Amino acid sequence: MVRLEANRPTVRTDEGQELLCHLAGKVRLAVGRIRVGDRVECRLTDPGQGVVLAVETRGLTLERPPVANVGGLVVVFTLAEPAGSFELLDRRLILAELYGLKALLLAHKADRVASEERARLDPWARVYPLIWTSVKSGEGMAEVPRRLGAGIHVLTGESGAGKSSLLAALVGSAGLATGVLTRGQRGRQTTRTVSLHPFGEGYLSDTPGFSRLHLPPMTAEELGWGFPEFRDLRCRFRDCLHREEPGCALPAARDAGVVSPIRYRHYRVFLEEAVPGRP
Ligand SMILES: Nc1nc2c(ncn2[C@@H]2O[C@H](COP(=O)(O)OP(=O)(O)OP(=O)(O)O)[C@@H](O)[C@H]2O)c(=O)[nH]1
Ligand SMILES: [Mg+2]
Ligand SMILES: [Zn+2]
Repeated sequence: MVRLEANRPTVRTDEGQELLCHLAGKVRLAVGRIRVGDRVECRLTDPGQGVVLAVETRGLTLERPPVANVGGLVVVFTLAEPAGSFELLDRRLILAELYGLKALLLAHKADRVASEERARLDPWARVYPLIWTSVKSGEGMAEVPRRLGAGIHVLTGESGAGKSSLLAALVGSAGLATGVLTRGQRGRQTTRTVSLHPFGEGYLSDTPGFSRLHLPPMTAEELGWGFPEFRDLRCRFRDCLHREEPGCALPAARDAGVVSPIRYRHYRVFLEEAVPGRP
């Protein structure tokens, strides 16, 4: 199911045909709400129309944005003015780790970022695959499909980071359904709905950007898992909170450049926020 508009799912068949569908009553009872990304069984009723008879068991499913069977995240971030928030970037990446989703980082609007500025993203480039991209200069655009295989990949990032522009450039405007974009209050095209677009061997999903992200309550261990570069720390105590307590391996890892100061600072912020009962 590639689109949901006014409660009517649009299903794309294996042959690439799009069908505007209704949900059979028994499906509504069985699955509640159908989601973009759901694999469904569908019967043709009229030309271009159909009825959804069954929804396959879901794989990894996101609530926000609501997408089923997600295979990976494409996190769009920009250093061009107005630059994105590094803290928000780390919040997104933590959620990806907790879901067990691979994240590809796109350092976007590269046409407006001088080469000497680019080192500011080194702390992330050491941990995640990162491609500098621009729809204006074309930089990096050919590399994106090579990095994403089959499956559903979800574009995520702050509002204005360039997700929809990237999607249009990557899948070609012809592949973009109309009605996906609506005019924002200041005349900008702000995405309001979730939609899937065939891309390479899989699908790419555009989603609305949101500029606040509160982490759900989690244990300190889960939070630590959200930082892949922490996983190899060998502290004296297995349940070390990495607050530089005696026997904590963090200071040495930071001196060695394995853990960057800025990501570590975020870890400390998130530890206060997301882990209940921590002083
Ligand atoms: N210089 C430059 N500007 C870009 C590039 N890509 C997008 N933009 C501009 O960035 C602005 C926001 O782009 P969108 O694609 O609408 O951003 P979005 O992430 O989809 O935003 P939301 O839908 O609100 O979440 C637009 O004015 C684009 O023209 C780029 O590669 N270079
Ligand atoms: Mg958009
Ligand atoms: Zn430690």
